[in-house]
Amino acid sequence: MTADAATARTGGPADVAGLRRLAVATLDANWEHDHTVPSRTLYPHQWSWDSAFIAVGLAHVRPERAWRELASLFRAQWADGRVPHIVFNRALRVGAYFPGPELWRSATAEGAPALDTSGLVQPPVHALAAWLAYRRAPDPAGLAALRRLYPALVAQQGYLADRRDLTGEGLACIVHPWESGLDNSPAWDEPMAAVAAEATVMRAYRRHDTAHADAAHRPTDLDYARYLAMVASYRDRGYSDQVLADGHPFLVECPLFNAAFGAAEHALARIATVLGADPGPHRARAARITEALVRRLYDPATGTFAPRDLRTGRLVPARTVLGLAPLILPDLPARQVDALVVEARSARFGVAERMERPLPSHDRTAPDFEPLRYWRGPSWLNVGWLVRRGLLTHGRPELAAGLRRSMIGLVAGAGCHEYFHPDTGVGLGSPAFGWTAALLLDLLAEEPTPETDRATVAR
Ligand code: 2M8
Repeated sequence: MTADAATARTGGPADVAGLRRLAVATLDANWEHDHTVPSRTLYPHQWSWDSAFIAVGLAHVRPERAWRELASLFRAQWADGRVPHIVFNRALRVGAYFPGPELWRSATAEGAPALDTSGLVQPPVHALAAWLAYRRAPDPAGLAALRRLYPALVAQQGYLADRRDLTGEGLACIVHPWESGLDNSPAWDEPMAAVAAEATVMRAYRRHDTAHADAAHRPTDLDYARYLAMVASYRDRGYSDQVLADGHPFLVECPLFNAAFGAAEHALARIATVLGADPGPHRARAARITEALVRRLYDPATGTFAPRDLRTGRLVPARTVLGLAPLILPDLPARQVDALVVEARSARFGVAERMERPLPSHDRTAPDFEPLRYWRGPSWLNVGWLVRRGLLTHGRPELAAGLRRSMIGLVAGAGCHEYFHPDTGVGLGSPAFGWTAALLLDLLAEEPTPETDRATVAR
């Protein structure tokens, strides 16, 4: 039985064992020779941060696949260390995803691998994923895989530190909203407004996403026109970061991206220790990233973190879930931890021991909160998973447990959807989505006490 069929038949898997089966069936159905596709319909290629989250889940049930997932992604790493956000499967027909390889033209760029890839990156959550996968199955095969991956993970960090720190202040900047992973978040409205583009250019293209999902749930044509203009700007400079400062239209320091950048150094320090390498440089870099994040992206006036638009020098005013991500940093100072816990518990995000509604991707009290549109309101498991890790890291187990129950409840109610309505929990987007399945497995594996399991099933 396929994962979709399991959900359709029952209207939602009824118990923990059923949830595990659904998650494994979803991951198996999305497995494609050496990686897992996020979705067979919407995203049929390999995506970078999806693969990291998926590896975390696979480590519970198919550890060998978890390492293959990461290894296949890093085979597409560029000579400069960047890990591309999409690795295209050449076996798929032209038009299976838009924008496809013909738009990215990675083969024309210096240092690109002999594969078709995008030229952008995504939040570097891979070292954390590798560490968690190893911790889950610390056997000789895992150790060997970790040893092979370590230099590539170090090079990924090196790329961000050397090529993307445009201000020299210690943070990496993103050059496209797709690099944040939260594509159409209200956080990008202000910086995106400066990107010259007309929605009408989309008449020349066929969007693939709106053939598989409701257009009202997706980014708009104007968003897409701007996305394409930014890709063209970067691609036409050969994806070179040296010239970014002269004229690339979108340059932003993102709190989630940089929290992942710092968390990666913490994970690399642990990996280095296991491999007999020196963890010292990783710890030092982690400390520098956390210090820079607090200095540049923490806004004492709001008590949360915000992206900094390098074109204007200003912090973006939108209060999105991106601001909570620095909680994953173990060395975040107590002042910022306390402020983020207040922000998480506020009516904006509603994190609680007993959550009334799921964690939204945007401030639910904001006038531009849109409960159906992608990253402008809906609830996503990967972001909730990161926030939950942060709450555990900083000694807030009750809030972490509330968030965990809420996330498991979403899948119990609707299946492994890509995202969920932040009020009703109705499943939205792709119905058989990779990271939802994978992170569900991880959540189910932690705190498997009868009490939490009962609460899960009760929803
Ligand atoms: C979404 O992004 C892609 C572009 O990269 C798209 O909308 O076509 C985002 O949700 C992103 O975070 C995710 O990695 C990707 C694949 O799941 O889909």
